[in-house]
Amino acid sequence: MIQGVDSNKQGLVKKIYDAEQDHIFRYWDELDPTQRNNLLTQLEEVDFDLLTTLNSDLIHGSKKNGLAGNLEPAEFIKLPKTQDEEVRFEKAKTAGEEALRAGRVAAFLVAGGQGSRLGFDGAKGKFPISPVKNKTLFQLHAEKILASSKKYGVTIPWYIMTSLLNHAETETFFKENDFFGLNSSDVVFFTQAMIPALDPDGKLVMDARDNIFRNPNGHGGSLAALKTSGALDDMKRRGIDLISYFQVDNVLIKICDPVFIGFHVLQEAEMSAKIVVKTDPAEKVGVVGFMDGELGVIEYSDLSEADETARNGDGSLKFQAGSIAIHIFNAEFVERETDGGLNLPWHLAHKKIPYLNENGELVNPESPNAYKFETFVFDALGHAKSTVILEVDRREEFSPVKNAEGSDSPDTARKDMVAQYKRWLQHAGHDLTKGGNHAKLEISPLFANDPDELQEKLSGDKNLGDYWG
Ligand code: UD2
Repeated sequence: MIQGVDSNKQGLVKKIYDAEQDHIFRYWDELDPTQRNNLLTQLEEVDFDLLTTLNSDLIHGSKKNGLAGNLEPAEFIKLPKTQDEEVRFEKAKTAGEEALRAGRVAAFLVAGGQGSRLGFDGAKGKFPISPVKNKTLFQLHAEKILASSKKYGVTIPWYIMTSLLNHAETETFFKENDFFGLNSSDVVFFTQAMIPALDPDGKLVMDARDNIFRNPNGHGGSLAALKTSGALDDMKRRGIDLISYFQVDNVLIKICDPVFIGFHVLQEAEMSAKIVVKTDPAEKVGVVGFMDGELGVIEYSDLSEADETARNGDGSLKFQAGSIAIHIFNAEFVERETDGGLNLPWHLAHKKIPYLNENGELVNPESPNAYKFETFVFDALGHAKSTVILEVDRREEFSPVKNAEGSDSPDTARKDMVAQYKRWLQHAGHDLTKGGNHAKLEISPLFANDPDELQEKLSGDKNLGDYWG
């Protein structure tokens, strides 16, 4: 056993030896008191029993190869085509607007991920993206929330989940920018939990002499974090019972969409999901479907090629309900889901994880060397007593910034934003085919947050010159 440990930490040390993870004390004698404390504090948060189970079930056990069993596509509410369907959507919108006006809705952003594919050094929300003003993702989201708050005459509080990787910089960024016009007391930050990675022998990975490698526990961790951070209690105090969930990377996100909220409320759903119809089998979005009879999202990496490319009689994809990671949760559902902790399954990812070699040198491996564990929020869909799956128009609601180049990149996101603003202007009666190349068009959410608002703002105003950015 290692020496120099306070008596109140002896139990923890014993637990680590019992779990056969004592290699993490290899450099103990070289560490100063602060470093020793760092290491023990991290270890205190580790659930060793959980890691033992994950090692045996996921790394070495039968659940290693992901999904098995019978997969079936899910039904969804399609975009309205007939007049009756239009009426149904209008009714939903009215119900959603009522819920918003009654102050029942909160916005909830998950922003604890690393965003490593984008290659941006910093929290992804700080990425400058808007075509003219170069507003960041965070600013765009903030302005949409502010616009909706004004429109419905209520405060829409905004809960933002970060992780240890980006919490401090996210909070600082909001402070430096005066919360983009929002009231600071209505923007609530909290962190999700972290979970250590394991090597193929089930051992914790050290990436410094006083540090074990940990990653955020996946966006599924957001449900438990809502509870443990006190955010759910804060919602209760504010009279909020509907949580409008979104990801940081979607520039076209309609935050607190009344149509979606309305369908959710009218159908007494507990958790709902928006989808876009997938036409390219290779598109990297999960699909909403049933796995052995349980509703959930089948991750794109888990769908076999045969299922991915299977088609219906009319030529459409069999698995076409592409999940765009936009949900509504009832606060009460989240309360129930998190009763007793995080009740979601764990997923395994084989990744390149930096580690200390036998000589104590840091190595950045070139191929996957260890396993990360994550939970996914959409696995909660199957636990909801009732669910709405709603199709939306991809051009109006989904353009994520994921990669530095190519598809789902800043370039495609900016193009999609400009195309949207052009459609809105056309809807408002302005012909953009004449004069000028409006490649860099931008409409602030604070000026108009949807096509009808824009039409109203511009009514009678045929000279757009004043507005060009
Ligand atoms: C996600 C979905 C995919 C599709 C797509 C739509 C998963 C596994 N896949 O793909 O099916 O819906 O989005 O854009 O979700 N995050 C956290 N904490 C974490 C991990 C992630 O807050 O521990 C946040 C992250 O900051 C981001 C969001 O979750 O806002 C999505 O994470 P991602 O980029 O890992 O998911 P992605 O793009 O693989």
